[in-house]
Amino acid sequence: MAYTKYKVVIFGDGGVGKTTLTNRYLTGIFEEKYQLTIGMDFYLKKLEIDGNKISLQIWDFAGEEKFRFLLPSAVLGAQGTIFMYDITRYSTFESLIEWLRVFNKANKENSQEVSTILVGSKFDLEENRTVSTEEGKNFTKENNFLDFIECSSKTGENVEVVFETISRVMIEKSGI
Ligand SMILES: Nc1nc2c(ncn2[C@@H]2O[C@H](COP(=O)(O)OP(=O)(O)OP(=O)(O)O)[C@@H](O)[C@H]2O)c(=O)[nH]1
Ligand SMILES: [Mg+2]
Repeated sequence: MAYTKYKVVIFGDGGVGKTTLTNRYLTGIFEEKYQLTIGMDFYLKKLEIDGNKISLQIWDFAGEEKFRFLLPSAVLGAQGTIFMYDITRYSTFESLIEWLRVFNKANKENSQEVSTILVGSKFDLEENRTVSTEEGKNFTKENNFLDFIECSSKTGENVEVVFETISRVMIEKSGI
């Protein structure tokens, strides 16, 4: 059976941990030092989910504002998005509204339906938490996101769950 291609884009403020999450998922390594993403990076992962073979294209989009003009090209053809914030920095949670706005604007030209989940990062830093789990859950409901996961790229907790969940919801929507 051939692999079905799915494209997922990760959005969220600079430093929330998009690149670290992707690397942890693909290599198992946690990168401690912060190296900001220029524009965007692109990765491929083949996986099998509930008997479906899929080839997952992961687009890791830069958080820094000056790259925002690239967003329409990142969104083009995407079936899934992961919106991410850092549970220890409230401002990254508040920024989700702006991320949603620019995403929705860019997505108007996209003919496909896009499945979105919310991810709260840095779950290992519980003692520094400023965004409650409840707030994450509420945001998910209010914006009709399909799921909400808190994860840690440091401990690895829920890292695979994030990519399995987004894959699953994209598969469900595509109806294969
Ligand atoms: N403790 C902890 N630190 C993390 C976690 N995930 C990421 N970090 C740290 O957060 C910093 C920023 O991570 P990045 O993955 O580079 O952030 P980014 O979202 O890709 O940022 P931009 O590329 O600027 O958009 C790095 O120093 C990471 O080590 C986590 O789960 N726990
Ligand atoms: Mg990055």
